[in-house]
Amino acid sequence: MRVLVTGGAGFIGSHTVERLLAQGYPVRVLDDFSTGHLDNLPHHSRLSIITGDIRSRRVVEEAMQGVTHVLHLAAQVSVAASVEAPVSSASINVTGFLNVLDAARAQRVRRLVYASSAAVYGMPARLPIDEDAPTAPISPYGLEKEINDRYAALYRDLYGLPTLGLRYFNVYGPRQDPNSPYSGVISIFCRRLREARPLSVFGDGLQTRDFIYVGDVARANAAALEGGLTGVCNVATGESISLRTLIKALGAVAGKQPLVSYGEARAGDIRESAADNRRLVTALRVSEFEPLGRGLTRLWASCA
Ligand code: UD2
Repeated sequence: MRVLVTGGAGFIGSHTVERLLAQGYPVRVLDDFSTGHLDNLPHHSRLSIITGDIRSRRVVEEAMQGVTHVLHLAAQVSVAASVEAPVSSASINVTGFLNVLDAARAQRVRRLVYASSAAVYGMPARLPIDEDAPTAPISPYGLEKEINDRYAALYRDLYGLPTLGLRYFNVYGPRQDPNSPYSGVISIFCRRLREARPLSVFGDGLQTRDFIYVGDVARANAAALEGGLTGVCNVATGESISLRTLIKALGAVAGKQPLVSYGEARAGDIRESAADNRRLVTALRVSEFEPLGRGLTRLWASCA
């Protein structure tokens, strides 16, 4: 396998690149460094890096030369930004995606794996959510990812390009940006606890999420590239916890009692999220997820 990872300098991308290199594969990264960082990537003889934007067909084609497998992670990742600026978000997440998908078809890439999202499900009608649950996104971001899933299915049917969309749930771990109010809640809480500031909980803290450690997501990405599964697949641990439980676990790891302030629930928030991850476990053979305490310990150590 010779792998192109778009968005390889980002949070999930850089952990995946490390994993692929450790498994012996040559890796090329395409990143525009709008949110990714060169520091996230190791110096390695089998790693090459191209700076460029997925909205340019020429850039994508050049990056794909000689590649057998593509892991497409480059995206506009903020739900809030997609609500603020839906056209610009779609230019990256729909048009950019289509550029990558179509270049993969034209260059006869063997397999394309890409980042879909739990956001495609919207407000779930029943829990846990499996991949056959109806999609009903409630943000432009969720709609963009749903469109990705549909295009990918069409390219499989029309052109025989094997594609797999990974529907990530709530990913956390080192290198996640804590700086926006819409960053992942764990990265925000970690930073605040380091700075001895109160953790601000939106709502009563009883909302639940399936938090998956980024190292497990990197394993899922590698398995997805290596395997033959096509379609879509949830990436989650199969266990959800409330924010209150999360805060207790974080306090235990940090060895201090977090100060917590409760405010209004966030508009558009889903109350409960729980994933059915059987496809990940059985078809991609990814299991034995990092326990929350261990994942938080690694994050805490990295968040100085
Ligand atoms: C996640 C994804 C998003 C999309 C969505 C689909 C992340 C960062 N976002 O959004 O991309 O896929 O799932 O459903 O993974 N909260 C607080 N205080 C804070 C920040 C957040 O209480 O300072 C709450 C927030 O209101 C929510 C929960 O924590 O109830 C999780 O928030 P999040 O932004 O980490 O993730 P989520 O599930 O809204």
